[in-house]
Amino acid sequence: MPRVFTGWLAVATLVVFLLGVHFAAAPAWGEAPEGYRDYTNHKLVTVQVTSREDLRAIHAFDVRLLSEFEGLGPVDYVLPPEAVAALDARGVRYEVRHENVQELIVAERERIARAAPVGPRDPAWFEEYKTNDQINAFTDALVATYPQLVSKYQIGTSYEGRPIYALTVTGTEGGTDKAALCFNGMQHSREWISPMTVLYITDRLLAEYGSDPGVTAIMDKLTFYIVPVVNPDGYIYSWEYDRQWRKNRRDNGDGTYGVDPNRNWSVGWGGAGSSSWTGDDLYHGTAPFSESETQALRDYILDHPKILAHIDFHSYSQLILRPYGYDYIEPPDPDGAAMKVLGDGMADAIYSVHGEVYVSQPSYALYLAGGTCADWAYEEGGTFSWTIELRPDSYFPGFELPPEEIIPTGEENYAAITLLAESFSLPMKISFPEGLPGYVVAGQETTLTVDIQDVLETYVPDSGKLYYRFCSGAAFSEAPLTSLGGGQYEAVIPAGPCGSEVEYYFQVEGDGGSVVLSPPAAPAELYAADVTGLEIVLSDEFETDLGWTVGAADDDADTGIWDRDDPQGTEAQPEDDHTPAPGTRCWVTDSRAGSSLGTWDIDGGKTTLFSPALDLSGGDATISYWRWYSNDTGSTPHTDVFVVDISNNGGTTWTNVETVGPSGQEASGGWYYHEFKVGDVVTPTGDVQLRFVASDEGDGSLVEAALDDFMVARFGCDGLTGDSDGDGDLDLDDFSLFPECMGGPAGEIPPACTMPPWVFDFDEDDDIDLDDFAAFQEAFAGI
Ligand code: 0X9
Ligand code: ZN
Repeated sequence: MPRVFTGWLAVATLVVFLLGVHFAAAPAWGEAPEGYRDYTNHKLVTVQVTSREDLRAIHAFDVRLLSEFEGLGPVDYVLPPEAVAALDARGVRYEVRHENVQELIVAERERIARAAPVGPRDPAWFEEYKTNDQINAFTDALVATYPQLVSKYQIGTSYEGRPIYALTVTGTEGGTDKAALCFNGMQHSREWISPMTVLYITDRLLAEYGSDPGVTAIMDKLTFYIVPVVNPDGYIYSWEYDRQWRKNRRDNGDGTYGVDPNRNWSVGWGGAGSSSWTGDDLYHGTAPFSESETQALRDYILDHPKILAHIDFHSYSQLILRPYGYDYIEPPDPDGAAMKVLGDGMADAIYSVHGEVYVSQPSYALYLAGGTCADWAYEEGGTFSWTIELRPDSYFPGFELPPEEIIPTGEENYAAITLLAESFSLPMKISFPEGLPGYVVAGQETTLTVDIQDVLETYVPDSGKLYYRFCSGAAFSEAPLTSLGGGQYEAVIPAGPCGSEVEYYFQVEGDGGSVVLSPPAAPAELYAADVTGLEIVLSDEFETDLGWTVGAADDDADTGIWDRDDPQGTEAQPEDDHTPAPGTRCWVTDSRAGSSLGTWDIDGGKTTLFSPALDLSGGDATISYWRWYSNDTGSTPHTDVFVVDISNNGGTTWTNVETVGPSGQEASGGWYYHEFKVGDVVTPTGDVQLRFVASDEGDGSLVEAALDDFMVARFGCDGLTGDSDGDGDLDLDDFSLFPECMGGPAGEIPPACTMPPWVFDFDEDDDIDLDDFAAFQEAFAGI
């Protein structure tokens, strides 16, 4: 069950009072400058806003909005104690996340003051946050260290007259007119992790050029246009006067300061999620591009029409947001689809580095915001664009991210940028929307789906080929890629003999004369799949009852018990089973949605689902299934796990197959495929069984699990000698292939032989000769 709100003020007031005794108003690292904003006893609070009046009551005080959106529902603020008292008087619900924000600010400043000074070329530079001056010294040092690869120049001037700098980073090869990527940080003053991340990525690209072949290739193909600090005035103000400052430092002429740069762009300007009130954190300014900082970045992007992709780095929330954000609309395909695929790809790349989940979604799905940079960059700037919200994932520690996380944040986002760069440095991109097979079935054709995406060149129609062979070392045969429309193609691997391995690669041609291979190092590297006989022992889509049972002796969950039905979708539970229509049912931990998310989820313990007994006495088998698991929606997310076990003795002992969760992407809902070989876990016997155990062991966690499309398949070859096409019989097709392979001992395969020679080695003397031919004739005659 979700936990209910707790932060009631009686306790809070007392704590405030006590903390107040310990905390002086002045910053502990020295004398406070005039105008210093002190947050002593200001609280980090999530308010449950239920009306416009609530918002008005909050804004009667000098508050800092932390959420980027204010409306009905939960909103995060930094509130002075008087505002908290006003919420109490109104009976508004809220939860106090931190009692004294100044404590966080002072701790951060004292830590920074204590840190040993490091020069800009010291590897420890990224171990602590850096001031605007230190950042400028760092970029100067980059230019001095890598004069061939990076240049720095001023692209504009801030409201208070400070230079806004950009770095151009590119390899020494590839000419002067390369395709380009652009990224920037620090539109928002308090988001200190953003320039550090931008600089980490820049530094790493430069350091690895010439030593890492992948980086060398992308820098020779692309130019990177980089703006570490778009809003220097605000950044300095956040360091010196007000740690929670978001906007730039324009004097609005009415006693208020600042325009939100990320509401000042022209697309959707003045719309939802922006404010016309000058004092507001989301103030959009007097007109689109009224601010010199947004003008500078706009002109910089427009000056470089070869920019294909752009990222605007912010914090916090761990999100990858693609256009649009000003309205509930999608960019037309193929752009919309491409930005989704690339955004999802960046999320995967980030996850693979430190296991951090950055959710990839359209911006509007977060909240509407008019006048943002990414919408403009896509719509007017002619480039794909994303907003990436960096660490942490929630309000605490919010903008005061511990410095130990600077480098990991840099590392994971470096992976995102290099992935993007790789995607944009190819003439064309070949990908496989359905993946590539781990095995193919003997005697059957295998159809592969191939996506060809134009990047720097356009695909030449009909130039795409699949090259394959069933015998390592033999010449490749060729098959066409046939168009399915929309940049999608189909290639067919013909039937092959059981026990062989098919090796293959793809080749496409671009209108600029480039040839793109997949895998890129083909034919030195190839895709491969075992050709095997297949027997389906059990294929259960759970539409009918094939003997599964629910309940172990020690099961103790009181709700959310496994049932087999058409699930009712919730934020945590699937809306649809996994089987394509007309399939509707799956096993799920109570298919009902209920009145709230926590009504029919698992509560109070565990619930177990058992498979029927499987007879695998004849040899090894592969078991596969699609599973769903969600433990991230409650108030204490990521605490429970989903356990899959196997027994080979009728349930006497169990061995773990996999445990999903407690954290990671696969614990956040969604259908995921899992496959394993039984023999890798237990010895296959005549009495094999699986169990799926989902549990909720703590309070406050919300858990749902589901299972569908369970399959047990057995592989192997009966070994019909001479059946070169693997169609299960000996016929003229097989016979006609024999002469090609005759004459060479195994290992010295005649170049024309496209079959593994053993297919014809009837007498198993490792040599294909006349004896085999005679045996073949005999076998053939016997049919
Ligand atoms: O609100 C913003 O400007 C960005 N978030 S932040 O917390 N760094 O201020 C995100 C903008 C994303 N766009 C939309 N949600 N429409
Ligand atoms: Zn931001």
